[in-house]
This record gives sequence, structure tokens and C-alpha cells, in this order.
Amino acid sequence: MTGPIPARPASRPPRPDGELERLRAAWAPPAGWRRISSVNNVFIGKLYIATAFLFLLLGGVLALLMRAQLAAPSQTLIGAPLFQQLFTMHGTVMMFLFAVPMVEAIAVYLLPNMLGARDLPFPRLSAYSFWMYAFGGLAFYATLFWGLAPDSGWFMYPPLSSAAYSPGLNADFWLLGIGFIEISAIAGAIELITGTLMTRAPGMTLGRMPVYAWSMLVVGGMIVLAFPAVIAGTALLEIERAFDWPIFDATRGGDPLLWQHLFWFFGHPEVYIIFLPAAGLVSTMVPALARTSLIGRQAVVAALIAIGVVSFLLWAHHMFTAGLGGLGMSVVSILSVAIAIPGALQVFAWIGTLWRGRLQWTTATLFLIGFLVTFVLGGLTGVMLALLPIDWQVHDSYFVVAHFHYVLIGGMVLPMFAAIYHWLPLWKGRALSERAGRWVFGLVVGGFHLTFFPMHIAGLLGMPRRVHTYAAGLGLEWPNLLSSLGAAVIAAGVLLFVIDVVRSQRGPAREHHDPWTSSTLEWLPSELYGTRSIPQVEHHEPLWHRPELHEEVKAGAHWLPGTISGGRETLLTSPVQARPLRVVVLAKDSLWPFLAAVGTAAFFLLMTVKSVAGTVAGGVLAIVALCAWLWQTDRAPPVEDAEAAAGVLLPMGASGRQSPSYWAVVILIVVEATIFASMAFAHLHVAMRLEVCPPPGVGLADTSTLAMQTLGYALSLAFAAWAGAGAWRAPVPRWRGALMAPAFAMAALAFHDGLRTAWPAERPPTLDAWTGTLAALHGLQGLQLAVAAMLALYYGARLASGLIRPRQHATREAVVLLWAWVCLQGVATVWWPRLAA
Ligand SMILES: [Cu+2]
Repeated sequence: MTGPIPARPASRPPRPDGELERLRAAWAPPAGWRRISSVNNVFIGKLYIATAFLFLLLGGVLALLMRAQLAAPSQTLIGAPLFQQLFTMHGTVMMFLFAVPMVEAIAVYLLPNMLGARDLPFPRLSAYSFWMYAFGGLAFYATLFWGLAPDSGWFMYPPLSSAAYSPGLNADFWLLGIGFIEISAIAGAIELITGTLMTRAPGMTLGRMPVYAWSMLVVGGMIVLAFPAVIAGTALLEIERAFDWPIFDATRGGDPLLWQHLFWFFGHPEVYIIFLPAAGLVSTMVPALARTSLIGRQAVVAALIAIGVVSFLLWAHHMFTAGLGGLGMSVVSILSVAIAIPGALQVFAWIGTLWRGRLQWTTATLFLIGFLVTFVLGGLTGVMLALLPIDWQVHDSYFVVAHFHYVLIGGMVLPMFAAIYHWLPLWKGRALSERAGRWVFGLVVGGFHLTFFPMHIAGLLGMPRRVHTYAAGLGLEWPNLLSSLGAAVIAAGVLLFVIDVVRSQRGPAREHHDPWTSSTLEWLPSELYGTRSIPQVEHHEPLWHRPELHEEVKAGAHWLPGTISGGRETLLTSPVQARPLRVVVLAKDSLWPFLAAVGTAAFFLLMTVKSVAGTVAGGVLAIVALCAWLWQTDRAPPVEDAEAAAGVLLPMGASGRQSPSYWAVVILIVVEATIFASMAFAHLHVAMRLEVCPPPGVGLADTSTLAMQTLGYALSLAFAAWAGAGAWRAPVPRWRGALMAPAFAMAALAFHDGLRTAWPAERPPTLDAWTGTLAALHGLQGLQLAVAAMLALYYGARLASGLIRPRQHATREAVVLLWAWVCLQGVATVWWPRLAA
């Protein structure tokens, strides 16, 4: 629909009887044990948040053990081998199993209601993402009990993490065990990006979108571009460990610094992937608690975007002592100082807003102030560390440990506590105790500074990080004792918090009200289906602009007041203006995402322990469940047009560039392209270190051979495109499913030819890093070919079943897009050694 955004309904039209009951029934969760098949964002979001919090506790226990060992000099409570597992697991659990999942969990729970969507576009993807993380995460944590936990530090630098110095399974658990969490995070990011851009309430233009939603949009983009680098890095390191391809081995032309580049290209943005959502939550809480608009709202959004972009240019500040070139390091140093500017801009906006408003002194307010103080201190030591001479001096000392705990706990955990105090009333209509809250605040924030401030001093006195003990008489006794006492104080605060949550959330759910008189839509009356009707938004503070929205929305006077098809539906709106475009049917509850998650987690974990049968079983379960889940999707909607509001007809269902699934596939291809680019960079990196490239004895394939391989991939794509051509006009004839056979054959031929001509047979990938990285690139393409085989089977079956037809061709678009990437990556793989030589 084009033209102006329709005005809100002038008067409340009478609603048909039973409409609310039908809506409730459509969104009702399954009963009993089948509840695990529920894919509703409210249900999954709550479980997700609770599980992420559990990992905060589990990671915290590890920290307490370390602080017990370090409380006094020369203690023997915990020996070096266990201590190494403890600090590695503490960092890994906090970064990968607590912080990133918590960020996505809060978004899954909060974002749909804040945007006015009944649910995000892919509820099953959220469920898959959650269950995989929960099972994989718990199994990964359990490695501690067998002494198999990784022990090379959370950033796993080779050569320490290489087979020679870490011979056990411990490092493999990190490299493969983190695989599922990377997939889970990316699945979540796809959901967040498509959700914020395509399912906002009508009238919620990008300019009116809540700052929190902006932050999640930026973070979604960052996850898509940052995580692939660590996927490529972990794959390469695991390949080196498993098959002895010497990618990071300096004695055979490899480079350990290559790992640091790949890891920190992910690792630095990762810090902002954790911080920006917290900043978004703060920007949403501060105006509500100060009862006034956020000062400089547009500048705050611009700052979020600026931080997102600049954070990709800073990874080398983690490598200041690695001996990289002088000029480059100076640029990175300047940029690292400069990123404090957009950070400070937000801080000033928050302080100004708190100052101007009439502040409500809640526990959330206290935590926000604790956050501001702590985060600013962490920012200041960040500026110090961005300066080369200071970094050289305190590198790998407790000063750095103090700095990043100020930034991460100050920047993410304290806002998270504020957010829980602020938003928990939505959960069951029950708030936490404000009296106990003051104690929780005092213990957590007081304990925090008692723990981490002395670490600055210990670091300046020369205490290195990651040591399990220290000698007496170096001046380290007092700082360490204070840190250990502080850790116990934090633990007491967290314990009190947990007790209060359990106490306050007993009893049946009540209807939630709006205790802080907030401005954003999540405070509208809601149930599992979200709000009774989807509000028309006319302002960036919709509930302050029109307090009547509470009643109007509840009475069903706005958009989509019931269910049209009898199923779960939401509105698709245009990305910028949020004009209502279509009504889409969302996926039903299903056990398949759960089973696919179990299979995926089992695949990665059983591969680690080299159980071939188990790995295959997990992989098969994951693929079968995934296909069964997808098979039910992409069905023609039951009616052509739906009355989305009084007198407004919208088409039902979506395909092509109007459908979220199209953009989900595009984002997935961006992820795959970034993985490929990271691996191609690895090959280029080791090629540039060679004196002669290609190495002596290698004759690169000539251009006519490469042209033939390119032609093969082009023909393959042509067959795949032909298989479903014309689906938007008429049902595709069933016989065309057979075209997927030549499509796959052409790709397989081109791949095989590329493999044969890439390098001489007498140069195995174990010979040197040049050959090893090239083989890895071909391995990646081999994986794509396996994906192509599954796509061909699935799509062929879909065509042969007559399921590709008008208003039902999203599968076709997805398959052709993915196929195009398989072919494009194949072409890039065969040409790359020539281009990089
Ligand atoms: Cu950094």
C-alpha cells in the first residue's frame, strides 16, 4: 500500500463477538511437556533470560574460586592446571554464554512489544537459537568436571593453543564448543535485523523508533560482520590441530599473528556488541525514570551508529605489543581515543536528561547512576590504554583486568540489573522489593569497586594476569585481599537479588500496569499475542503523546484486532516509513526447532570427542529436523486480502523483496561471504609473507582453465534458476524438480576441476601455510557443495510435490539466492590464488 499513513480510527468500531477468544486461542501455548515446542517470543524470551542469568552465576562461581586462591600469597588451594581452566572458562562463559546471549535474550523478550509486533518474523529461529545455546552451553560448562575445560585463555592464542602445546581435548572443546554459540548468535541477529526493519507498528518511522531498537539494529549488523571472522579463525585453528595444516605455525610459513587479527577483528566489536544494547536500554530507561524526553535523541542514535562502524577499525589495539608497524599503530591509537567521543556524547545526554527531569528514585535509577560512574572510570582507563607507551607498560597486567571489568560489568551488567528492576513488572505483573533492591545495589556496586579498583594498583605494581599465585613482599598482599573480599560482597548482593526474584515472582501472573509511566509501547496491556490490537504510532514517545492508547489498543480499536486466518499473524510495514504493507502468518509452535537444536549441539560436541557415529547422528537429526521445520513453511495464505483495520484491506502473505525470509537469506549470504573473506584474507596474509609467490614448484591454473570452471558454475546457476522459473505466474510443472540434478552436477564438476588444478599433488596441505590455507579455502567450498546437495534434494522434492506456485515461492527465491552464492564463492575460490599471488 502506498500513499499517506492511514490515520488512527476516529471512533471505536464495534468488534465481533468472540474475536478476542479466537486471538487467544491462536496464540495459546501447548500444554504439559509439549510446552517445550512453544516458539512464542514471550515464552522463549523468559527462558532465554533465565538461562543467560544462570551462566552469569556459573561464571561468577569460577571467579570466586580464583579470588579464594589469590586472597593471600603462595596459597595452594588451587593448582596451576585447574587455575588455567578457571580463568579460561570464566572469560569464555562470561563473554559467549552470558553476555551475548543475554543481549539477544532481552531483545527476544522486549523488542516485539516495544515495536508493536505480535512476534518477530521467525519465532522458530529464536527457539532454535535458544535451545542450541542452552544445551550446548551446559554441556560445554560440564567439561570442567572432567578436567577437559579449555585452558589457553579465552582468546586462545596459538602457538599455546596449537597441538604441540595443548595436546588434550581441552582446546578442541573451545574451538568446536563455541561453534554452536556462534551459529546461535547469528540466528538471533537475523531475527533482530528483519524484525526491527519489517515488523514495526504502523507509523513508527525510523525516526520514531525507540533508541533501544536502534541499538539492536546496529548490534545485529555488527554480529553479522564480526562473528564470521571468529568462525573462520576457529575453523582454521581446529583444522591445524586436527590435520596438521600449518596455518599458524611460523616454522612452516604460517603466522600466529594471523589468529590475533582474525580473533580481534571479532573480539573488539564484540565488546560493543555487549555494550550498545545496554546503552540502548539505558536510553530507554533514563527518560522514563526522569519523566522527560531524552536530550539529543538523534545525536544518541548517530553515536550508536558511529561506535558500531568505528569499532571495526580498532582490533589492532589488542596487538600493540605484537610488533606491528609504527604508523598503523598510531592510527589505531588515535581512533581508539576517538571512540570515547561518541561514548561520552551518550553519557552527557543521559546525565543531562536525569538532571532536567523529575527523577524517580527507584533501584533502577540507583543502578543507572552506578553504571554512569563505573563506566566513565572504565572509559578513562580505556583512553589511557589506547596510548601506546601506557599499553606497552601495563600490557597483560592486572591494570588491563581492572579496565575491562569496569567497562564490561560497568557497561553491561549494571545496566542489566537496572533493566531487570525496571522491566520485571512486565513478566508477571510483580515488581521486585525496592527495600531489598537498595541493599542489592549497595552490595553489588560497592563490592564491585572494592574488587576491581585495587586491581589497577596491583597491575601498576607489576602483577601479571593469569598467574595462579604470587610471592609475598611485592606489595601485592593488600590489593589482592581487598579484591577477594570485594568478590564475596558482590556474591552476597547477587544472592540477595536471586532470593528476591524467587520470592517476588511466586504466585499467579497478574495484569501488569505501567509503574514508571513510561513512554514506550511495551507497557501497553499485553498477553502472549502482544497487544490486543497493534497501535498506530504518531510520535517517538507514543504513550506520553497519547495516553489513550492504553484503552484504545485494549479495546481492539487499532490494527489487526483479532486473527484473520485463525493463526498467528503480524503486520509487515515498510522499513523506513513503517507504512502497513501486508499481513503475514507466523510459524506455529513446533518441536522441530527444539530437535534441530539438540542435533546441532550434539554434532559440535560429539565431533570434539571424535565420536564419529555420534557426530553423524547429531548432524542427521539436525538436518532432518531443519527440513521438516522448513517444509511446513511457505504455504499460500488462506485468504488473498485481509481487513487489517476498519476499512483497510491488505494483501496476506509476502514473497520476494517484501518478505522477511528473502532478507533473512540475504543476511545469511553476507555471513557466508564474510567467512569466505576471512579465509581468503588468511591465504593472502601468508602469501604476502612469502619471498616468492606462488611458492617454487607451483604452477597456478591458467586463465582458460579458470574460465571453464567459471562457466561450469554459471551453467549450474542457470539450471537452478530455470527449475522454478515463472512461479509467480503459474504453478511450476513437477518435472522441473529433475533440473536440480544437472544444476548440482555442473557445480560438482567445476569444484572437482578446481580442486585438481589448484596445486600439484606432491604438495600436501601439511607442507606449508600457503598450501594449507588454499586447501582450507577449497574445504570451505566443499562444505558449500554439501549444502548445495541438500538444497538440491530439498528443492527438488518441493518442486516435485507441486509446492512452488504463485503466492508460494519464497522457497524458490531463497534457494536461487543461496545457489548463486555457492557458485559465486566457487568462482572466487578458484581465482583467488592467482589474484593473491
Ligand atoms: Cu578493543
